Amino acid sequence: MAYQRILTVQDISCIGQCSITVALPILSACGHETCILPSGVLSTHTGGFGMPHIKDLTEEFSGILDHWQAQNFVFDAVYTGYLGNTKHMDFVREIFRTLLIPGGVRIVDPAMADHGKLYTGFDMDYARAMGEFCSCADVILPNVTEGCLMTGMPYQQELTEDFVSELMGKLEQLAPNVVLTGVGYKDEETGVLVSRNGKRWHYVHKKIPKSFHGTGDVFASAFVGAYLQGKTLEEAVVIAADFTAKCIEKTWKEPAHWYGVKFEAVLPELIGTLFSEK
Ligand code: PXL
Repeated sequence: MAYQRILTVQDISCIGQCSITVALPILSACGHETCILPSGVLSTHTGGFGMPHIKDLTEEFSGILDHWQAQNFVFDAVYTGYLGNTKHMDFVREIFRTLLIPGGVRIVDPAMADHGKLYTGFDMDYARAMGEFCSCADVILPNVTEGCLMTGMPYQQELTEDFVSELMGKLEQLAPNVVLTGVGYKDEETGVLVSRNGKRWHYVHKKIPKSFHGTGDVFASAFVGAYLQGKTLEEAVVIAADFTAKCIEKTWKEPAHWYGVKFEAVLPELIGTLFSEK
């Protein structure tokens, strides 16, 4: 079993099952030491509880970084999710340069949009900056909306293979490994299109006709956990997609749980998948 020290940079949404409150338990279940750099603290996520109380933590970043650099801390991987402003991206670039071990992995989930729309609080300047930021990464994990926003392609809900192929072609210019989520061509199907150094592969799975906030964070965290456990990109995608689908199955019949994905009860299964002796 690998034991990697991962730094995840994303917000703390106190309520809402997303970002750090999802990444920490999932990465721990995958057997890794998880360090956090919170980009901000929000009373809830921005997806439906009204206007959250927000404390941006940008001003704390340089003090935290100085201390880490003075203590010679290093990370095996850095995984970013929801950030909040473009200054966070500059700090993370510095972290990539100074606090990653040689050959350490840089994983960026652009976490800024879904269903054709940017999340509340983001604009096109942020989306463009995120596109540039992705070009520093080894692996990027956009959904189709984020992919379109970062590459300037007009979003379309009905996907065709030609459209997705063109989008993937543009994303391949940003990063060597692309994990594009939400790619399905039939009503009852969704999937993940992977490009590993230009070699493409599509994993198709059943679609549950309802979406939940934080689904992308559950998928990304399980993917990072499995990938850093030594799984190939494709194996990690299968593990993360199957885990996410099972989590959604636990959630979708409960309208009162609209705000997040009930992933907790599926963690033992994820651990079993990763660590069972073959
Ligand atoms: O990645 C989902 C997410 C994370 N953090 C915050 C959000 C959202 C989605 O709306 O608002 C603060």
